Amino acid sequence: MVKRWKVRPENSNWGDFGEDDQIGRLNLITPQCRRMAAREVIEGLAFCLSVPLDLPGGNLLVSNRLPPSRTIANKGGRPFVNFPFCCDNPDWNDIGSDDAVTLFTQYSTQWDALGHIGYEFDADDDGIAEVIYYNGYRGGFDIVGPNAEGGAGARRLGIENMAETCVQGRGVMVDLFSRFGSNRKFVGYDDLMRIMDRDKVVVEQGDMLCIHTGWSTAVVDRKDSLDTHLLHESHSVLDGADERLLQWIDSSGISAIIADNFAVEGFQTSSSDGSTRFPALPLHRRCIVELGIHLGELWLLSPLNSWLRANGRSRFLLTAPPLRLPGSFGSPLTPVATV
Ligand code: UVW
Repeated sequence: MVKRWKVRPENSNWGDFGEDDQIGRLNLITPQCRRMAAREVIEGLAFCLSVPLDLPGGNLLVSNRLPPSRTIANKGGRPFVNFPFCCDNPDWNDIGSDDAVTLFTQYSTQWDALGHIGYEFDADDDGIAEVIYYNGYRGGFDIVGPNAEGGAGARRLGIENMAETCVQGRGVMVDLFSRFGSNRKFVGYDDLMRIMDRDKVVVEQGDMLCIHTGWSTAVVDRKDSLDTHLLHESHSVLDGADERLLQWIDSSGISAIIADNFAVEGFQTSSSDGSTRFPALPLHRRCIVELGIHLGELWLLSPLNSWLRANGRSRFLLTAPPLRLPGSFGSPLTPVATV
């Protein structure tokens, strides 16, 4: 086995979970973490953390991501709706309906796979940057396009790796909405720490951090009158350009970050160090590529957040497996919180 990289990015953990690891910080969700998470189930109440998967609606949010398109299955030239099983066996009197859907995996409530984001970096130390992903996996070899034999997709780092871990552990809520409301605010380390201190939120190794901004609730409430201001310029986003925030994410031991907004962080429009080329999404880069931390986006967190606040809690059992869809760069899901 030839090592995939000679040099790893400065802040990365490549190799620390094994040369061929494909699940990153999900390795930190141990049986002990799941037992601790199960202790958060006191009332037995469950919360659905997904928005309806046909929201945000249209493609105003991201032009290349379209709403789900459903069709009806067909049998013998007939639509398979209220379909009589007696077509196959005259003695049967059952009726069935089947459908199909074209679903953009990152359109609505979703997980980003570790194969979703990469960047150009000289990992083989030959003076030329190549396209790299978490743990040194390569663009054009592990992450391939439509001309590849077998078709496009993630030969490594696909979402199925995440699904196989079951993604069950302790969720911890941080409520940015209670502090910043619907104003656009880039939230860095200082603000995050202030809010966590105020609300006595403590995160431990293996926890999945949930960031409540209120954005997806506003989208659900205003689904028939969405505008670009609401979609792109309202509510809090994490500030991925804040190096102290990124350092804290690394040292905190959190296994995943989830937000109820579009991309967890806001897009950067200028470089912090004057470079001509810079990451639009530096938190994605640090988390997904360098540390193997999965990001969940467009979740619905407000109802759970309200309950937690009313009950003086921030922790819950989170069960959130994506689809076990081999080779995919992301996945819709219906996460469940139990308190
Ligand atoms: C993009 O691909 C823009 O980011 P996200 O991870 O938010 O889907």
